[in-house]
Amino acid sequence: MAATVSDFLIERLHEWGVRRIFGYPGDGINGIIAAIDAHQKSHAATADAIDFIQVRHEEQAAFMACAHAKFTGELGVCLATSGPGAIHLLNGLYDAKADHVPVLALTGQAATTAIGSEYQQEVDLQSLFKDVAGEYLVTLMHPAGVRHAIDRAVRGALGERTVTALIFPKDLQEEPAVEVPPHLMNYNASSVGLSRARSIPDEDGLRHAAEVLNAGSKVAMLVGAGALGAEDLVEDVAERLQAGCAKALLGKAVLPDDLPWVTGTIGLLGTAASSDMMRACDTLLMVGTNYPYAQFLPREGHARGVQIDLNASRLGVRFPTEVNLQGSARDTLAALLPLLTQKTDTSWRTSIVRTEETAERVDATRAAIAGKDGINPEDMFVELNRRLPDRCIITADAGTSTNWAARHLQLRRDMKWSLSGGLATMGSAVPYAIAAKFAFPDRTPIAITGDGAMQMNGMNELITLQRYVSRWADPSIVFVVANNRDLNQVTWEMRIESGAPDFPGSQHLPDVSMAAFARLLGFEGIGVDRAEDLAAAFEAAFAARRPVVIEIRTDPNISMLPAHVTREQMTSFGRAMLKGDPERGSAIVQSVKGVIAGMFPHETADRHPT
Ligand SMILES: Cc1ncc(C[n+]2csc(CCOP(=O)(O)OP(=O)(O)O)c2C)c(N)n1
Ligand SMILES: [Mg+2]
Repeated sequence: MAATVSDFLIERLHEWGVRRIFGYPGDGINGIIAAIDAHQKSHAATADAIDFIQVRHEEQAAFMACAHAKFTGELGVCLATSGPGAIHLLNGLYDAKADHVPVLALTGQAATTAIGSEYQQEVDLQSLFKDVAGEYLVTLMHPAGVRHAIDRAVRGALGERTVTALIFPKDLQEEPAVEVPPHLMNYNASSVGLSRARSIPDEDGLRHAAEVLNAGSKVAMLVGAGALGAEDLVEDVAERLQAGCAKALLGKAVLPDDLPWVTGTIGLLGTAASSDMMRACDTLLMVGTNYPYAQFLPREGHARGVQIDLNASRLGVRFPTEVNLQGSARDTLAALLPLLTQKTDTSWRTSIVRTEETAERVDATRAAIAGKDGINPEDMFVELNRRLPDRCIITADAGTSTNWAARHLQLRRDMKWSLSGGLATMGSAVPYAIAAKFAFPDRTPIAITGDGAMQMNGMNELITLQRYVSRWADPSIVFVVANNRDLNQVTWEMRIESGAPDFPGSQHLPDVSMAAFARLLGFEGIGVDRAEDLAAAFEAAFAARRPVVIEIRTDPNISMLPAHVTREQMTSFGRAMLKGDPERGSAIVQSVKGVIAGMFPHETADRHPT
């Protein structure tokens, strides 16, 4: 029997299968924190209590809840105090909302007796969370309403793959629980559990889709995070259609990169092979992706299209697809497969494989350009790819590391990968990796991140890791930090998009040793200053069986130009140099010339419509 509302909350979440809450205390949630303690003591014998993971900053708790949801498919739960704690959660909650994963936020609030009085730490949380948690957001006011609200918030988050929030006023948390609301007017009864709907489009839609796909002779597929869990069917359909397949960034783990007909990621961060395939295909099949950059998809009228998405509002909005199938990737592909005829002409695939081989050679050429002010970041990936442990879980951060990882990282089967996709927020790679370690203690998470993100919050979150590291039999977790003393992604975006030169006052960063900081925490810290030491550093890191920070001094002047350089981008770049970019004349020009000179002469289709 739960004594208080807070006890009931924790027991009910336990019943829903929640086993981990990421959070940070505060007197606005004293009742809930105390209930977690009591819950853990009462479940000590069975060792299946809800764990409480104390982070360094509430935003990190929300990132961890989001990553937990992404990597496990379960609900992620985070907890913060009223006012400042709740405000800190926001960025991580938006990350979950943008990438459509289920997260429940629990916060405190001023007591019901003080709400509306500008009480200390009172913030209008209904307004604050309205946008991010609008699917279900409620401030609880009576113990008898709590059961219904919990059940609805959990089921809503899971069912709609979004963020929901429950706000518990301080006094309510400690009131006696009402486990069974009275069977009367004004009360609700509710239950635990969710059996997800199978989701298959109607027969007409499937037949129409099959007709389009069967008619095509050059089928390109684009898969996103919505196709995770349907990997085998994606492969079966691709084989049946003799299709090539590109991957949206969040869907990078759907197919291994070593399959010859997989062209890798698409778009600004994508490969030339993906762009070439999209330009040449006559049919496009999109599965579980809301990939936003329409200019990297085939030009309107050049290809017929079929799209599969669970959410009808995301269908037919990036490319004018002829058939829009509402359904889950798994169920829909399974229903579609028997309607597809086996293609026998292998020439399209052969041409994709050829482009792919060329693209790989180009990547190798680019990586071979030596940095002058540090290591060429592309080198990192050449060495890292060779040593990635089986079943590792890779996270990346907003910054150039994501660009390089998107294009160069070679994922194998059974690896996991994620990052902040829709929101693209800095500071997510480290908490994602830590959450991955909690969820999969026998696997090695690898965070690929920059010095800016580490200084923003990653270094602090390593302290969280230090607190828990002794609990894992294999505490392998590796942080690969590109220290380029620069907010390099933006430096390059300013050059290429705006023609603005490097502005050191905004872009340059203090040179702080992340490897030394790691050693301060008792972790292994490896500094790499020369490309020839990369291989040994990765070998050591993956053999260490402890947390390792590999800090690689990379050259900020290696070109961040996309695989397909446009005339506008080059013009902007030239303007930035002429305006007195302090780095002009260094490796930068050399590197850019190397990229341009005959390697990627194309221009993206949308800019020069015919
Ligand atoms: C919270 C947040 N602030 C700012 C940005 C804009 N931004 C995107 S990447 C980036 C630079 C990241 O620098 P660093 O971590 O050092 O990686 P680098 O690009 O240098 O490899 C910035 C400032 C962002 N995406 N998120
Ligand atoms: Mg940097």
